[in-house]
Amino acid sequence: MTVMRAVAYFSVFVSVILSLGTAQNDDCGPSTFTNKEGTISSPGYPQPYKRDTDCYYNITVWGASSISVHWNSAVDLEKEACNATLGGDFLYITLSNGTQMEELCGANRTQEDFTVEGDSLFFRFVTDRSGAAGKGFSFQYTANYSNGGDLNVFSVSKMFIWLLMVAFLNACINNA
Ligand SMILES: [Ca+2]
Repeated sequence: MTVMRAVAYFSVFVSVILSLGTAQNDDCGPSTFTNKEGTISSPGYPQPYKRDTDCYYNITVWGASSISVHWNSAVDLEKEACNATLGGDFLYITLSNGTQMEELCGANRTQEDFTVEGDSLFFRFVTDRSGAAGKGFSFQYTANYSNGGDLNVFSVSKMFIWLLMVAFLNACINNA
């Protein structure tokens, strides 16, 4: 390994570590969820959320084979606009492989509960500066285990890679 390459790797490593300590807006609440189950809601739920918000929520449960999401109520976002270019408020759901699964927008949307493969799931809630705010969203997630929840070498190494990816995603969002 050349010195230059070592320096490059080291700078990437340092930026990842630094990004781990980057907090999102206090109103958003915690951004990282590693427990087997938990509840994630929009800021102030069920009161109307604020304008001009950008919150992200990373669920990463070590060793989980899949993650289930149960909506506590209909997703209630601004109904005036649902166009990422023109404006509106959105809840994005992204799978662990980076594929965007849902782009939710609109008032009083009844969503079906769902289960996705893998141990991670990412949510991002973005609101613009205009329009009436709905009450937002609230859901409960549960991690499922195919092997009884035992951590093995594979899941531990995968866990490390996920941590790096989560940090990278945080860094991307914070620098966007
Ligand atoms: Ca809005």
